[in-house]
Amino acid sequence: MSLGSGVGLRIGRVAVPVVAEDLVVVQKDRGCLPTTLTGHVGERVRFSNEDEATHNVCSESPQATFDLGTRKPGQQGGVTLHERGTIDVQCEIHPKMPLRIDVK
Ligand SMILES: [Cu+2]
Repeated sequence: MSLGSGVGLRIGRVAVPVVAEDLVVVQKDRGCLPTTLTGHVGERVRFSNEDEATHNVCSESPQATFDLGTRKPGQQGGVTLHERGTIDVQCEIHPKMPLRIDVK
């Protein structure tokens, strides 16, 4: 999926720094995998809709209020973790697929 993950790319004489991998949450069977996640400030969480249904990703938690909108099967979206604390992520379409992110 991602090219050169974990490997530094060398273009000419310039070494390109390796970017940290995103934390990945898969939406499948109307649920999130994993259902809880620990991340750190500055990391990015990528949401991958691998379900047959359209999903939404949003949070009203004070540490991170966002709405990534709806994503059809096969689409992705991401959010960067900016503050420590607990983020309760939801899908507005399917209320029973919560995700909790603990940001350290
Ligand atoms: Cu959903």
